[in-house]
Amino acid sequence: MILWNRPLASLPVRDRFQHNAPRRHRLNPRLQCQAMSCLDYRTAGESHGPALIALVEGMPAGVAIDPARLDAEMARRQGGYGRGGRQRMEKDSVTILSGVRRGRTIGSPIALQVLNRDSRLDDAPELIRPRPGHADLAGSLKWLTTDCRSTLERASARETAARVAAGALVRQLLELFDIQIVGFVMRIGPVAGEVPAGLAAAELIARRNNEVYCPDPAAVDPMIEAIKKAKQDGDTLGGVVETRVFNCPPGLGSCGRWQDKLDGRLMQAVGSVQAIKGVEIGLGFETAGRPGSRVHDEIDFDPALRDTPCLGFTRRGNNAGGLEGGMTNGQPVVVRAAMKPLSTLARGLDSVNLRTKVCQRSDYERSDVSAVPAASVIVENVVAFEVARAFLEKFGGDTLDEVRAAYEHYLSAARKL
Ligand code: EPS
Repeated sequence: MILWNRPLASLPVRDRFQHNAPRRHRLNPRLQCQAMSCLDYRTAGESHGPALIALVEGMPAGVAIDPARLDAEMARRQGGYGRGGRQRMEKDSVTILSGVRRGRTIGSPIALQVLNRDSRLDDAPELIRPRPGHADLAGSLKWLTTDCRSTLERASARETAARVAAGALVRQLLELFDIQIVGFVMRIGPVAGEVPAGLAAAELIARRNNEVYCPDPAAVDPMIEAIKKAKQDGDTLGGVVETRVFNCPPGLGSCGRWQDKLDGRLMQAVGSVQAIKGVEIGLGFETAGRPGSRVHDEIDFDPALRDTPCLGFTRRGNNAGGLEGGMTNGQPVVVRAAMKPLSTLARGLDSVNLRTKVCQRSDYERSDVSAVPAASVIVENVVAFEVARAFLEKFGGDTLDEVRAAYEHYLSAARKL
């Protein structure tokens, strides 16, 4: 068994620090650095608890962190047409509690805190008529209670504030390597926008600067009208969001083990975002109905592009969404997600009173009519985190300088192919 060339994350823990292991099983020093670069995060917090927390581990030391960039993402997540009363109460801002000194990461865990202004967990009323589509019924059955409150407090999409904080933090590392991640809205309810595949990152960012975060100007007003109509009807609307990752180097993720495949990891991360019901990479489900000749992105070589992340290997399309065999191929990574309509409808849905078992309308909690623009920000930052995790698996080190050296070493070796 040769361990030297395997990413550390793919090794059983006992093999990572085996000082007594036979020599050929021992890890080289660079891989030991990677042990400390296992980027990960957890979140904690309830929707109406005192705060939300993200704990980010594995960031190398020396990365400059601009707190204003974190708050800018928090503000974008709170915005978008269709939000409800809660967003007028909250003004989300991230407090960095640890892991950053004099504006730079120091290699220790980074705790991020977002305070809830609407903090009243103990006083919030019980909810006993579960909302179909929300976590209410499943959670009550799981935790053996007729009060859905504890479940819905954690299941609430308010938790995504912590995920956005984590993504907004680690993408500041990716940006040092010119990796840009742009999320936007493709569809809200019946209204679909058209967003050309070839738009550059800056163009997408400029074009999505409207109330529904959609880069198709023709779709903006119809989307707003559709949300207004849903509100009048006491209803809600879902949609489709897309994230494109520009300038990703090849080789992130691995085909070696199914757990390391980056497409699968992106699907898990994005599919775990509240209300997301489908995730596609590139052409996604559309590939199933086409012959191979109309799906696979044929390969050319342009020496003038040798110094770009594609290393000169150009493609005639990007139906693969930048991922082949679970690895980045140097093309933009494209992830699309379908968001279901929110499950809290002002007009309610038929449900059952958990105490009496009598059929009644579901309870109404203050909510949004549509949070698709917010979902585009959440998915963007969740994708950013997974890309950063894969980036540090390949190029990880204790310090930014070591990461940079590994990155440059890889690119110069790849250009010599
Ligand atoms: C949510 C219900 C609403 C949303 C919430 C998600 O919360 P509240 O009942 O307090 O009005 O506003 O989303 C957020 C608070 C947020 O910041 O995104 C739900 O049930 O999932």
